[in-house]
Amino acid sequence: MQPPTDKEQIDPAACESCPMYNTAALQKLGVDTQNCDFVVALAGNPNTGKSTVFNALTGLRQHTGNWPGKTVTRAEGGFDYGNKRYKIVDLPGTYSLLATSTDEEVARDFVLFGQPSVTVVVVDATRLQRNLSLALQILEITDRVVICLNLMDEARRHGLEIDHRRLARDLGVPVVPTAARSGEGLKELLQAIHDVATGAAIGKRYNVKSEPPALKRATEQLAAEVERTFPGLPNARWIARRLLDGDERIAEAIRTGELGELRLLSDLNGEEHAEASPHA
Ligand SMILES: Nc1nc2c(ncn2[C@@H]2O[C@H](COP(=O)(O)OP(=O)(O)OP(=O)(O)O)[C@@H](O)[C@H]2O)c(=O)[nH]1
Ligand SMILES: [Mg+2]
Repeated sequence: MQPPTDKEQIDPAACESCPMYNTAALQKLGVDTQNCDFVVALAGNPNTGKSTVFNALTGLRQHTGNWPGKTVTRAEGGFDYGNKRYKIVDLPGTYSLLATSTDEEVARDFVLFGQPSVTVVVVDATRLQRNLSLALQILEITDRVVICLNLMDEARRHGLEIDHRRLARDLGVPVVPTAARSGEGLKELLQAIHDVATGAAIGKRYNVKSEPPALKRATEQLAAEVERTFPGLPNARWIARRLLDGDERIAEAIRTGELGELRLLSDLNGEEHAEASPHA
């Protein structure tokens, strides 16, 4: 861990008590949470422009390394916005969060256990349907999401029109159209990240609506059991479905009690949310 420079020095106690991300879990995931107010994750399918967004937001304030115990490379950087210090982590590109590959496991663990203040899902505007699958999976885990609707220049070139306001209404989280390579929309993206991080905009958790009745029943029964064991867990249904799917990592998080830590943080976030005005 690099000692902070004089310029970066801020009161570490302020960060330790900061409830907007899970410090212990993030440190296990290799993120130094000193000197930052908020932690942002950048998720998305491969080749959607995540690293382009990352580079545009962080400039030279970034470094690369490996994820702890993995050969997957990671990039972490920082930026300031609205008098707040942000740390941003570029996650590997994935099509799902089912943890069937190391990349998916890294991305899933970060979003679920790291509980970043904001997860930005970078989606390819020219392949919206395919990209929304991951966005919906992330929305089942957390409502602290901003959708970065990237490659809008390409979409325009193909004559595609996307009603991003309607998409934001349907998904319940901010959607910001961008063309990251030319910097278009990045100012608005920063503002949306800031709004979600500070609680000025509040998303809503997405729940799958069209599932077969037998699966729905089993999910509900198991979710009730999960909630009884870990009251107040924000994503019990998602956890239940992962258990039904035989997901070992989630089963282990139940055995070790790691899931209980998520509940603590979601309670704190709930208090933050209660004081803020709802997102339109
Ligand atoms: N036309 C256009 N190209 C873009 C835009 N954003 C990114 N690109 C290009 O798309 C390609 C992929 O961008 P990356 O930023 O590497 O994408 P990524 O999501 O980090 O890719 P992986 O890490 O491999 O998953 C690069 O050639 C970028 O220059 C955009 O808004 N418009
Ligand atoms: Mg990349």
